[in-house]
Amino acid sequence: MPDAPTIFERIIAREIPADILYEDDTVIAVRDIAPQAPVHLLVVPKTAAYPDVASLADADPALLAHVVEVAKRLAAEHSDGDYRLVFNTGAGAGQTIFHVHAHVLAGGLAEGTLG
Ligand code: DGP
Repeated sequence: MPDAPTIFERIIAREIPADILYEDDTVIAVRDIAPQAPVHLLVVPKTAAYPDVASLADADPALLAHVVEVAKRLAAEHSDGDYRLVFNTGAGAGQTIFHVHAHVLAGGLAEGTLG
């Protein structure tokens, strides 16, 4: 039996609601439901083929570059253009949805643990 669709596949299919900020043929961007920063967005490739950023980088570096470009643009639109880009990779690193996605964290990050 195929794996159940992830939350992101269900958002892309409009089966569950989301605050969609950007969409094109290959990616969708939504506001994170549990924000960890004043601005916390997710940029998600539409394909469900890649569970994490490493597998995306191996198979389709152009799509990964597009994710990064969209993240940059959204950070400029929704904050001051400074942002943190996070790809949690593996359950031990906090990944809960195994459909690659970039967290775009922006706004008031100077005091953050990695800052
Ligand atoms: P990660 O832990 O790196 O796999 O990130 C998953 C993120 O997805 C987490 O920050 C919370 C967010 N999230 C979980 N469920 C939903 C949802 O139904 N809608 C939206 N917009 N975000 C969600």
